[in-house]
Amino acid sequence: MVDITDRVRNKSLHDKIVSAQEAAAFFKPDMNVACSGFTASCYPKAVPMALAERMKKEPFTINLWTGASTGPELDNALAAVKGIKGRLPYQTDTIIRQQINDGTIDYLDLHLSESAQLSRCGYLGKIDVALVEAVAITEEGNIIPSTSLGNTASYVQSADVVIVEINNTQPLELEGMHDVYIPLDPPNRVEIPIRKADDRIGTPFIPCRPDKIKYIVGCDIPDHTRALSPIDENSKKMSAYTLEFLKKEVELGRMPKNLLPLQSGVGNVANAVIAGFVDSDLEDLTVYTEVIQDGMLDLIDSGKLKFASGTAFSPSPEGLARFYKDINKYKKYILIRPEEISNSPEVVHRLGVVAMNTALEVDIYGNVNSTHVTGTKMMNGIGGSGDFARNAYLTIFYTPSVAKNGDISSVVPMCSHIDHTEHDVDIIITEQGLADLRGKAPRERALEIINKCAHPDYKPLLLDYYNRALEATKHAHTPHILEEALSFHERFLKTKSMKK
Ligand code: 0RQ
Repeated sequence: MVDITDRVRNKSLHDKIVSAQEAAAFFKPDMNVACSGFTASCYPKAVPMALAERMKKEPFTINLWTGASTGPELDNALAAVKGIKGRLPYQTDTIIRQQINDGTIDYLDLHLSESAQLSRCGYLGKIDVALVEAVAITEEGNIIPSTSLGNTASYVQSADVVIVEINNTQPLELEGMHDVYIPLDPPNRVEIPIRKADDRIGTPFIPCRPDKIKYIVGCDIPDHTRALSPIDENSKKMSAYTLEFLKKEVELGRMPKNLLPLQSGVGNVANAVIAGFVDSDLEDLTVYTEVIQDGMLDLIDSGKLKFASGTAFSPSPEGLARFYKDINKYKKYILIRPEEISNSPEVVHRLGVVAMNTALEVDIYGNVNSTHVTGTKMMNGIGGSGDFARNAYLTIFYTPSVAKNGDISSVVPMCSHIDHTEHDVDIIITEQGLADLRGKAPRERALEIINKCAHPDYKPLLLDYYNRALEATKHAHTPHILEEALSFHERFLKTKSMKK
């Protein structure tokens, strides 16, 4: 067994240290299991893998709640043995995605800022067990988390039974990087007192009574973080448009010279945009975001970033090694908060965040689909994109203008599913250009989006649709030909095959 006794500072808890198999024996069918973890950071590993082994011999399912997506030792291991019935609030795993779309898993795709409150208020049922990764347990029984906070603090507060996995690959220096604050629920809620990205308002640990801790398990499996793909040409173009646009906003006096706190989503484009900031002449930047990735370390190293607040540290394997090597330096610049706080509509609005997220498709009026491929198949989930998009000072969405090697236009007449409405979207950026939708009525937005963002192969089709819709509706507020709007892809593919 992995030796973790030094990390369990409350000696009376030492007799609760058991093997992963012993802890896995505690789980029963249909339990609501609320885990730590946000991206492949700070998720339990040893117990879920032991549970998956048990489920292979003795099939049953549980409902899995987390902060967001997690790593393969949790999501993938349990889904591979068909051990998950319900899943919330976000995921990115291939097997889980497949099982959501074939009816095996019931998925609750929730705004991340709301998921802790929903669990505390009992709408989702009672938490049977909170299973959380930690770097240590204090003398008082409090839990020191590792590389993310997600919903862990609320899950521990609501659960009667807590199982802690102490991961000895996670450095003890992580202690002090967290700021745990759980808002009171209505009618007793008060304002969240954050006025700057670096304001500390809570405790550096997750409060927990020692008697709630049922088992403690040692783990020596590191966070299974994902490699970043190299930055492609399209993403570089989108990054350049962003910087040019933000510089103009500064010149126009709409933002201070060091901009406003930045939020960036996950993935290729987000990574490229942040990399663009590293090469820019911008200084004293701040970040109020969900996920802190490699690009933020680059910004710290280049002296451009004053502070980054997020709920998870989610680097590539190289980024993680770099972070661990210089942890005492990076610690001064990074704070990890519960996702209810990192994504809080109240705080995002107060700070005036610049929100930069990715879309699957956008429509000519500025509605955005971030989740459903062709309107029915779930990709990942809304994640934090809605928390930021609705409440930010400036909301930017990115998408390459085409998908599937050009067979699908990402600019369409009407989104096949809508996550972010035209009322929340300020700017759309593709590799073709930037559409500024602010202050524009729907008919003006349509021309701005088609002309600036659509791929040249699809622009004539979109203009043709728009002009016929104008005529058919006699210049209605939002012109559409409903029977045609959603069959755009089908019609184009037919046109394409007819041309062959
Ligand atoms: O399919 O995987 O089969 O190749 O969709 O597309 O271009 O790789 O995009 O990885 O950046 O993800 C919106 C999903 C983009 C992500 C989304 C197909 C495409 C590919 C993925 P393949 P890319 P990315 C904070 C913010 C919601 C949550 C969020 C996301 C696959 O950014 O989950 O923003 N966002 N959180 O081929 C059909 C189209 C398509 C399409 C792309 N128009 N039609 N298929 N694809 N466009 C972070 C958190 O909340 C944790």
